[in-house]
Amino acid sequence: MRELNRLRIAIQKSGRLAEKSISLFSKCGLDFDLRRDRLLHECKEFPIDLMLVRDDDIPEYVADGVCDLGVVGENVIRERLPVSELDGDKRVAVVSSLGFGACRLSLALPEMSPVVEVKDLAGKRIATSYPNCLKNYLSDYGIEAHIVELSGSVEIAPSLNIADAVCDLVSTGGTLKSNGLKEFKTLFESQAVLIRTDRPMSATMELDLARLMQRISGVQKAAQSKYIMMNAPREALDQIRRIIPGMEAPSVIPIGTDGVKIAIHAVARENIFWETIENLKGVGASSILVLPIEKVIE
Ligand code: PRT
Ligand code: ZN
Repeated sequence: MRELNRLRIAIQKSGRLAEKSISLFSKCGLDFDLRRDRLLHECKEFPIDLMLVRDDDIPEYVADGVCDLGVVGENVIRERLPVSELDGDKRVAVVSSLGFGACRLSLALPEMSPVVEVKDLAGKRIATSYPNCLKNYLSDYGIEAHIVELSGSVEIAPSLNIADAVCDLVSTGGTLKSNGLKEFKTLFESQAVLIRTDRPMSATMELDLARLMQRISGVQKAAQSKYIMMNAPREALDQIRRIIPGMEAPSVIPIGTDGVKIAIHAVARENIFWETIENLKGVGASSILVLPIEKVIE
């Protein structure tokens, strides 16, 4: 039986998204009692339980209402809940992108492949773990190919001579390269997203979801922001505003009595790179400090 008014979130048990999903919740102040022998892991401070499962099952669990929310790659949603099912009662909605697990689903070819355009793939053998996404892509081009469905190690299929091309997830491109393959076309870009069930939730659960979203947004904004402090000649203030990316109204504090020098404290909404610091020094800034921000609540 489901416990009333507790949000249940499905996340990957182990794999590329597992640690980052837990870490996101931990930055939101949610700690879980992660005991191996349990399916559900309770958060004491917030009415949330985590369910640790294989990533492929997450869209279905959320669509079926077994869980209210899930953290999963967009690639898995696209593959597991094709458009036709979204028209039925198997619905999930993306609540927010989470900024980790970035990758892309791409077609790749052996270095010496004669394929030049997508239409040259007609009649070829393409190995993939993403048959639905691949079928949709090929049908957009009005071509048919032999889809060789594999559950893993797709990249070795051409060297085993069971495929002429592959369609697989890529992040650095290292796996393709070390298997003598070159990236050919990107079907779509993907990252981890928070999904929710389309089924109605109680008012209490909706409020808890809104609280959770506010915390996630605070963590995401903090990750992109930096707090910057420096001393500078007052006459350089306008130039400094232009140099610092996404700087909001800075606090300007006079140093000494003659008003020539000021201290500037500001939040920059983007990362501060070494070039920015060098440019600040170039207009006379000194004692420059760049600090990470833990939370941003507006
Ligand atoms: O056991 P379970 O079913 O839960 O996990 P899994 O083995 O199916 O998934 P896992 O942990 O490998 O990946 C989980 C999710 O991470 C994926 O669904 C994507 O959303 C995301 N992700 C991000 C990736 C990659 N980057 C990635 N590079 N998933 C897989 N890869 C693989 C890719 O398939 C290829 O084999 O890594 C290789 C390519 O990497 P590069 O860096 O060499 O290009
Ligand atoms: Zn999986």
